[in-house]
Amino acid sequence: MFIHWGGIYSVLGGVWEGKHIDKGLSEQIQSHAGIYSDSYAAVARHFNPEKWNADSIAALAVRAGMKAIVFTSKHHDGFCMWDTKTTNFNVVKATPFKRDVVKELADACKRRGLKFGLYFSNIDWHFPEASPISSHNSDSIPPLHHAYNMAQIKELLTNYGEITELWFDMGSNTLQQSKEMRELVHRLQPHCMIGSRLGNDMGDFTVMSDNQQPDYEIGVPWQSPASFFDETWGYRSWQQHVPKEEKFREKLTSLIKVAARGGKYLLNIGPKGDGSVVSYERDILIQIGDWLAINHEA
Ligand code: FUL
Repeated sequence: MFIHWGGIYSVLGGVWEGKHIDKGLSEQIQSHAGIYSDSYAAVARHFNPEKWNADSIAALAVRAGMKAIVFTSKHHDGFCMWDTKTTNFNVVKATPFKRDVVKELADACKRRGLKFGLYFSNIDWHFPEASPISSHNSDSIPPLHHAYNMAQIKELLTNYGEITELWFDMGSNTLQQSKEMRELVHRLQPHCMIGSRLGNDMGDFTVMSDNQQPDYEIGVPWQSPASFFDETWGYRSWQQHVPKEEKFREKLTSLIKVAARGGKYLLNIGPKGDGSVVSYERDILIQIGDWLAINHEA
């Protein structure tokens, strides 16, 4: 299970100043709606997800036949979903919620026997010394920003028990930066698998393009990240839904295709700003779990 959940974009749910922002992915609404940094940051004051329950999310993952959760510790907007000392722009200091979401999920996964990995955006639209927001999300990582990312990864790999994978995303690390990050990760947690979007062939497994599955076997460990909707990974309150049966068949077909070629299928949910799981997504996950219980021998 992939989870895109952030203290700001999930609250906005694809809406800014009363308008549906249909350009781009909703977890990137800050960029697509052209929201000023301070207006965007102010939304965190509304993040108080009374329906958030890490344990029931972990239970849903188990029910769906999943083996691991990969959670967005920090997406491109730079908002940190853990109790970090590197910035106040985080879920504990900047929201009324004041709870460490990474910790809650790490503990819930442990209790339920799930592996726990973290998504981490190389680019950061909040850090002052980072490259400014751009439409292609593949900018370089200036030295101070790299040091900031390294400090954050150090916290994430030190304070939350075993992290089985780090799912880096976007930006263009230099070869030296990718190497340094790789060394840091493996020094702190030798078994942690690094995704290929760290760049420069420094990953331990290959990540396909979003929603892509290869038509052939590839001889290395690989994953296919999948969203329920082409339009977004983060919650979009006005998302249109095709009938559940149709979506179930689409996702199941992709899962089978990926599994048959030795890959891992990382199917995403985008919980709402109040912490609840979108019922459409939950129902389909349960349907997949039921199908697996009958048809799949572990
Ligand atoms: C992409 C990101 O830019 C999207 O927002 C999303 O997180 C997807 C899984 O990866 O590259």
